[in-house]
Amino acid sequence: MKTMSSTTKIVMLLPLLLVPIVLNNAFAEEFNIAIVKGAAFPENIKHYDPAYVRVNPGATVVWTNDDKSVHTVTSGSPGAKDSGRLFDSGFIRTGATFSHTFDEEGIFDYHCWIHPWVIGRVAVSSGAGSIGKIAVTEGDRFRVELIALPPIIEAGKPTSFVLSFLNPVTRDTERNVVYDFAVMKGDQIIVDRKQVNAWTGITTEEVVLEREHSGTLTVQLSNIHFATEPPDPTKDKISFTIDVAPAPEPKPKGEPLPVMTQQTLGKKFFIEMVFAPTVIEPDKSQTFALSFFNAETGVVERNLLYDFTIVKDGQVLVNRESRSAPSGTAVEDFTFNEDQTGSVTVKVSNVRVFPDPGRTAEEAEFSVNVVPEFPLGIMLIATSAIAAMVLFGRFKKLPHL
Ligand SMILES: [Cu+2]
Repeated sequence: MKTMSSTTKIVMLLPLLLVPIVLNNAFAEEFNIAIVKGAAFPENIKHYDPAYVRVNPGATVVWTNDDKSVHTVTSGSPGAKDSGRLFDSGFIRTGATFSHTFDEEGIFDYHCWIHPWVIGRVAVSSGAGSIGKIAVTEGDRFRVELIALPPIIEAGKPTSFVLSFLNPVTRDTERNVVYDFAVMKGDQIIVDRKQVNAWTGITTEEVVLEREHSGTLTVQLSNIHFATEPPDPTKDKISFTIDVAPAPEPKPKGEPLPVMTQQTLGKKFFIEMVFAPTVIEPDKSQTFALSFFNAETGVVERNLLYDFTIVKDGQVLVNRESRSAPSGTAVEDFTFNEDQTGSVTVKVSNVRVFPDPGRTAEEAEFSVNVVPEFPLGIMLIATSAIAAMVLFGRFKKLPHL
């Protein structure tokens, strides 16, 4: 039997590989929400049914008006500034529908513009990470759904825990639910909120977890009851385990360049000097970057001339006269030799505006340190000294003979 080449195999497999993608598109999620009969009346038990849905990104939600009255499906909360910005159905007549596709993750509240007590929420989440945990309370009376947004909980960043209290049988949202909310790390209570009222059956708990809270945490809901009932801490409680990613370490900013600032003796200018590399060593080209500012205005001073001198122990290592700084900045390079290590003075003097030929009192001095290169001799001495000390220590411990 002739064996197929690998290319042939891939070509033959290709349609099979494409099937899931096509299926995924063909069966894009669709959720139906009814605007129920009697929704126009605030006392109606339900308005939207379900009032809360969680969908994957890309899902389409379809609202159908089953009521005799005209309604709208308007994004945002009633009266909010951004109300209707994301979507607004306009008037939906009896039997008519409106649909919206939710592409981005997030919590989307909506309402009826005509009847502002008619409110609903769509939670869009991919289901990844810590998102979407569902459990039934110990008393079996509530099905609680917890969604963390963003789905990856990161210390130092605000996290929204969206809680939905549902009837475990009908899956409808339960109204007027009261609960205690706590976030714990082991026995340590990080967040403790008592008697929170979820009158729509959906609430959001905003939490910012600190860096030291990263790891495995417990979100605990306890004392869940209807507002009409007396609280009973023993009755309905539930715990969710969440993982909190550590806050990213602040990015190392790199070695900050040492900036030295001096006002000139004549007080007309400020001179700022930055040097690179930050450790000045002999036999390496050293850059001194100079910036000149007007001492009164703080603005960069242009068209300057200056003299540049480096002095060590009264000895002039370099003297450059009438250097120009047309843009108000200038760079001076110099390489120290091995005999020039230690403290040296960088002097910028006779600063004046071009083409002034006269001498000025505008000068400033910067003291910098030239570090000797790897001092082999010193290292040898130090090493022998340490060795001697170690040996001495040992001898001291020897018993006297
Ligand atoms: Cu309405």
